[in-house]
Formats: sequence, structure tokens, C-alpha cells
Amino acid sequence: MLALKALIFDVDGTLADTERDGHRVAFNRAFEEANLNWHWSVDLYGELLAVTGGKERIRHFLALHRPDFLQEQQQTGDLDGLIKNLHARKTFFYTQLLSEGAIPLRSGVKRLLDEAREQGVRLAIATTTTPANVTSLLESTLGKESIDWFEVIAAGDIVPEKKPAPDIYDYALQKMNLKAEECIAFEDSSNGIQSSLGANLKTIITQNHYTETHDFTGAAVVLDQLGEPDDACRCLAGDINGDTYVSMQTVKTLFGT
Ligand code: XBP
Ligand code: MG
Repeated sequence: MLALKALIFDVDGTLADTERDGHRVAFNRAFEEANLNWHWSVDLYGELLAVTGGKERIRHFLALHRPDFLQEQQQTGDLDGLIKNLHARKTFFYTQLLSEGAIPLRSGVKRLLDEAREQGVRLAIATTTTPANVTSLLESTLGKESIDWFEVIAAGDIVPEKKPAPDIYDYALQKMNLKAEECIAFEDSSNGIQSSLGANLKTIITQNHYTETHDFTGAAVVLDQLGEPDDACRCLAGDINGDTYVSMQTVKTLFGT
């Protein structure tokens, strides 16, 4: 059995609850600024999350909810250009929200990162979001120097296929020169776990409001959060041997089972 060498984290929904009050709000600001009468409510956004990637999500929205607009743009407009510009503005609004401190890390994330670093366990990120969003989140929650805590930040369009394809995890593993059997992934969604399992990674799930009905078959454990000594986690599938929060010891025990 190989030793645990690295933790690989998803970002949105896993490190922080970014979707409802971050990405969603930023998309709406970009739509408003462009005088488009599109508004993504909390419920609608939950449905649109079926598709990963912001540009892909806008296209998915148009196909489902503005088919005439989509058709017209495809025939006579510059759909790719429109989506690219809207998405660039959305990234601007999102990183602005983060820099204002709008989104905190989830319970237990900072503690577990600190513990892993103390133990010399390597860290990486594998996400579909835009690279600028990751650095912005890390800087606003953990400080500028935290970017260097992560050996690889695999993000966005760097791979041909976004999650649920395994490409982004395969890319991170390749960059770290590690085997999947030496790492463990942290995810929050069914697209995320399909991606990590597709890369043969053992996966710990911390679900959230948007993902509580997702299928997490194959997860090492499904929790409501990593938790803290004074903020216990709940086990929703599998178990962590009576632990009340996820420490590196918990991760190592799950990794070995
Ligand atoms: C996250 C995403 C991202 C964000 C938006 O999924 O799907 O698209 O919602 O970011 P995961 P961008 O947590 O599975 O990586 O607009 O930058 O794509
Ligand atoms: Mg996620």
C-alpha cells in the first residue's frame, strides 16, 4: 500500500460556498451590465450547475431558456464573442466580490490545510473555474502567500474537457508526478466525484445546499463539512470512526481503507 503524498482539492463548493452568493451574483451583474434581461435565481442556478464551466453554463442556459436568442446569435451574431465577453465581466465581478471578503472558507478547510502542510503532505487544486478566481479566493481568505502552498493549481480551460471528465485531475497528478493511489481528492458535487473517480482517486465528499441530492456513489465518505473541534461534522454515508471532525488522521484512515 502506497503512502498518502498529496491532497487535491476542488474549489467551488468544497473550499468555499462560492456558487449562490458569489458566481451566481457575478453572472447576474454581467447580464445586467449588458442590458440582457436574464436573471439567475437561486433555484434556476441550482439547475444550471448541472453544467460545469461558466461559459458552458451560459450556453446551456440559452439552449434551455432563450432558444430564440441562441438561434438568432448562431445565425447572424457572434455567439462565442458574446459569451466570452460576458464571462470576462462575470470574472471581474466575482473577483471583486471575493476581494471584498464576501465568501469565507468552509468549516475546517484552513485547519486541514495547515495540518497537511505541517506533516509535509503536498497540496494541489483541480477545478473547472477560471484561474483568477482561485487565486482571488485564496488571497482573500488565506493571504497572498497561500498561493504557494499549492504545488499545482489546475484550473479552467487548461484541459480539453471539464468535469465530469477526469482530465483536470489527471493533469494535476501528472504535474505532481504522483500516482492516483498516492493522493486523495476533496469534492462536493456529482460532476466533481465523477471526475475524481474517473482519475482513480479516493474521494472525500463535503456536500452543500446545492449538492445534497447528488449521487455520491463511490465516495470514501460523505460529510456535511470537514468541521472543527467545536463545530462537528455529520456523516451522511460511510463513517469516520467516531471522529467529530476531519483531521489528517481521519484522512489517513480513510485513505488506508
Ligand atoms: C465549478 C464550476 C465553475 C464555477 C464558475 O465546478 O462549474 O464553472 O461555477 O466558474 P467544480 P467559471 O466545483 O466542479 O470545479 O465561471 O470561472 O467557469
Ligand atoms: Mg465543486
